[in-house]
Amino acid sequence: MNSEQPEAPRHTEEGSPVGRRVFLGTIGLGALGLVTAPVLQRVTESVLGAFSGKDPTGLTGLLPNGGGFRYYSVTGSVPDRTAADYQLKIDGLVDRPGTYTLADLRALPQTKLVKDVQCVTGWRVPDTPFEGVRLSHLLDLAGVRDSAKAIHFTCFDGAYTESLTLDQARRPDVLVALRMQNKPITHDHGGPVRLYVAPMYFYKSAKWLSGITVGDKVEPGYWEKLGYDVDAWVGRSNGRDDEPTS
Ligand SMILES: Nc1nc2c(c(=O)[nH]1)N[C@H]1C(S)=C(S)[C@@H](COP(=O)(O)O)O[C@H]1N2
Ligand SMILES: [Mo]
Repeated sequence: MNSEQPEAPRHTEEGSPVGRRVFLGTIGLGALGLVTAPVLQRVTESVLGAFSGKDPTGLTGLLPNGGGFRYYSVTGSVPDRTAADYQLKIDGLVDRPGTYTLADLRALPQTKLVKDVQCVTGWRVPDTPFEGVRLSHLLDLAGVRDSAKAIHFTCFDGAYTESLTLDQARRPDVLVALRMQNKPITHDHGGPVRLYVAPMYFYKSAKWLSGITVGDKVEPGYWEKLGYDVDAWVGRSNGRDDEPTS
């Protein structure tokens, strides 16, 4: 394991920030010692810097969320969106920009995938069902222009972003997901709508999805600006060439 950063925003069960000492105890100095690539080292330093700082959005918690999942948010709180007020906007280099409600998304053809979820920090949840609309279908409905090369995703937490190349976005195993573990996606898991990029580390699967903007170049997402791979293929990125073990 060579990196811990996507776990960085931790909340204790009480919701209070955990201190630097607790953090170091949790991941172990040994894990830090394995961080050798300069870019990842910078990430580690910036994340540890956040720990020692007073920024309430910095380092927050670790909530075992049932079924092996962990709760992640880079913000301290995230508004609730329901079927009454959820909206997904699609814009940018498309002929038909538009906004989908939850009912609109539910009315489109649904695809179910059952695959392993893999966080870049090492935890994995096998055989997790996700269900929703293929991103490729939404892109076809919007009419992607010839000049388009990439997709930028935004979230209603107001902070997290993600990206995919257009080719990646058109893969059949990339969903705008409405269901996870055979039920509507809960707020903690990014509901009512999250991205699900099955072949990549779970940081690509942006929670609380609110915007899909088609553009002409890849803009690195939240963790990617901090050094994580934009092309986050499981087992083939972030300095790994083997499968994480746990
Ligand atoms: N909006 C948003 N999406 C996010 C994150 C986040 O902090 N904010 N964390 C990412 C990371 S690093 C992981 S491992 C998964 C965690 O999903 P979960 O909270 O459902 O386990 O969400 C990803 N998507
Ligand atoms: Mo993650």
